[in-house]
Amino acid sequence: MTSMSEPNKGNLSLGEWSTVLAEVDGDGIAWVTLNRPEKRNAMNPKLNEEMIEVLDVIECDDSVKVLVLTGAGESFCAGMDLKEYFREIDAGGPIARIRSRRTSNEWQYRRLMFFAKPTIAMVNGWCFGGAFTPLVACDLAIAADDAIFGLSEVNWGIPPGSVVSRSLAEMIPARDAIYYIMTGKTFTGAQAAAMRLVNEAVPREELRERTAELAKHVAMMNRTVLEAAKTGFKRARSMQWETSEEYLYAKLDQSIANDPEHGREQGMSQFLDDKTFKPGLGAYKRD
Ligand code: ACO
Ligand code: V55
Repeated sequence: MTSMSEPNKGNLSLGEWSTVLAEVDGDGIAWVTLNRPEKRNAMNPKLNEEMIEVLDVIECDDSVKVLVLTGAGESFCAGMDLKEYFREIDAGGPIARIRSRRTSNEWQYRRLMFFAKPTIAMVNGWCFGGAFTPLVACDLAIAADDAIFGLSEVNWGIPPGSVVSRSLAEMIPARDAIYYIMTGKTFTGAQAAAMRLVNEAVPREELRERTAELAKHVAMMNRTVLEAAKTGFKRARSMQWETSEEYLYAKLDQSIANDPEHGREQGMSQFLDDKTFKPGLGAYKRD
């Protein structure tokens, strides 16, 4: 059996980075592994810089249909690197801090939240503090049921910064969010699933297989439609109803106009004319 951090066999490297492994497998799944296992994949400035590049390459690479974000070894991500991101950047003064924060936020939510392809967080272990931002930014999430999560900021003397609390507010009930933000207590993958921070929690030994199964499902779907669907949902959440109606119709019409495979026509024709499929029960057959 391959270990949790090892990508599937036969993968093609998408590039060379020192803090991130990015490989695409035969199903079009890009496995992006935060790769500082000796530091529990804490996010340092180098990793933040490299992740911007990695996301850029993956978004433009036509062979990639879906992105899975995970961590090497026993950790998903131990949050921001307390030494390199906080202590050492502080020593560089206020401009250095602004720039370092910008790089961090650029990939963790700006690019990831509205990534043009489906994204899945595979939480294989420790998930602390700043790691909640990319976790929530991913469209879907699956955790090992024994993974440990925590808003540990208060434990070491700061409130959660950046968009960590904003991310939690987007995903879980306020009662749970404030409890964990204020107490710094940990919770498990199973608890994360119960509060809907992740879609599901599975035994650790099934995590990769279950994630690959979900990734393959979305990888086989119409990518133009999925981009419009996810962006529509995420953007419309904060809109007034009337604006949202206009916007979602615009996304619908944009999707139809942009869809190179004319999915809507195929779907309708297979249901109404050929009677070869039922849209309620699965996807139309693609050529
Ligand atoms: N920043 C910097 N270094 C880290 C971080 C981090 N967030 N997390 C782990 N490391 C380093 C440790 O300092 C240690 O380095 P060393 O070997 O050079 O001494 C190495 O990773 C291994 O860490 P251990 O603590 O020995 O690993 P263990 O498996 O026993 O524990 C755990 C893992 C629970 C994740 C622990 O490392 C930990 O509590 N890390 C900090 C978690 C955290 O609070 N992160 C910050 C959240 S707040 C924010 O992100 C804004
Ligand atoms: C956090 C994360 C940050 C930051 C300050 O609480 C605090 C987490 C992603 O950047 O700049």
